[in-house]
Amino acid sequence: MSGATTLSIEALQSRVEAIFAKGGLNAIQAAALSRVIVAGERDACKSHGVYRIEGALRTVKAGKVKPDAVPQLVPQEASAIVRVNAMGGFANPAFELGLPHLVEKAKTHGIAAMAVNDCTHFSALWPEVEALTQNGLAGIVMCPSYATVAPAGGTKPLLGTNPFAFGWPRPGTNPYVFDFATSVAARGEIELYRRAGKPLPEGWAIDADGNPTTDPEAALAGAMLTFGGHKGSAIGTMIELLAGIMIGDLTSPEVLDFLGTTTLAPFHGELIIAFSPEAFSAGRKGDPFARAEVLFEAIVGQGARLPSQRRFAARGKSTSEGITLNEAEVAQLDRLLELGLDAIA
Ligand code: NDP
Ligand code: PYC
Repeated sequence: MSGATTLSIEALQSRVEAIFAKGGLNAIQAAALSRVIVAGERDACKSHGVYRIEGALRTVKAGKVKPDAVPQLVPQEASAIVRVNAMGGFANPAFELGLPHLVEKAKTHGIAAMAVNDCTHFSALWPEVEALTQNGLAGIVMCPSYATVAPAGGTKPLLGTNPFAFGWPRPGTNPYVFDFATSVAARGEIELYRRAGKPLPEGWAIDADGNPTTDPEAALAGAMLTFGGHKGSAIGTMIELLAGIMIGDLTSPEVLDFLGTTTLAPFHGELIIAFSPEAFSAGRKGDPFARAEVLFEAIVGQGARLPSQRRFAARGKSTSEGITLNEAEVAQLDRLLELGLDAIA
């Protein structure tokens, strides 16, 4: 790759953190955001890697996220629910604040949930389910987004791309993790196709008149489609209900009304549910982790791959060889570091 630069994970972390500090974020926000963005690059998840920095800073500049927010734990000791108010900041530091409390409650009760409210959320969810698995817990994470996806059979954007992630701990090896948008693809993927000047695969989107399109511009102005037709549409709707309405936060159409644009990172809530496999299997035959391994071996034994296998392989490579950014990405990082919010149109 001509003009490419390779950085260690730590060097990229410092550079991204410095950019966010220059953009006015406090240390808690800057550190948590950098961790999740660098994790995206490290694991070859470009749709939620360094290209998201600009959108986060644009949201700061537009006054739609508080760069100096300090998340607060909302006391509710007697319940298996942990609630964290992000206080108008980004979701990631709020998740980090609530995680130990969620883990403790899940280990005590067998199941616990965390609601994060009043947050701006633009990141991938796998870092959060992985954090649960590192504590020996299985977990589900979900959140709305903004109205950009037509429900199956409809033609107008209503649901969000509503990501849904699951993790299962595997002692001694990487966890089983999947994490995907409930639209055919993440909106970030469409943006990357637009930037590369490439047509979208068929079946991803419709234009503003409801006709199928492979033009990324027309797709961004129209609506994305749900994965698996009515099935993705129903799961996306469930996410609006559980991670929007049930936790007393915004649904995807409400987010779009609030922001008035999809060029800023969305403001809403997030739901995280943690399960203790030991607690659920207690008194039943067999060790749940050993039984899970039999299942995974049977999947891989057919020649299929486990979700996140590609990502963990990319992580191994980045850890030993560093992360390579292309010339345009490096120039953009340099510009953001020099100019901070002044670099944002
Ligand atoms: P992908 O379609 O790229 O991947 C979905 C999952 O499927 C990954 O876990 C992936 O593992 C796995 N997978 C892919 N191919 C295979 C295969 N052949 N066999 C087995 N598993 C496979 O995800 P999306 O584009 O839908 O989403 C990308 C990211 O965008 C997610 O991290 C999501 O959280 C994020 N997102 C965030 C939103 C937000 O509002 N915050 C909104 C929408 C999306 P692997 O990575 O190893 O390929
Ligand atoms: O890629 O669909 C997406 C997305 C929306 C908000 C954050 N990521």
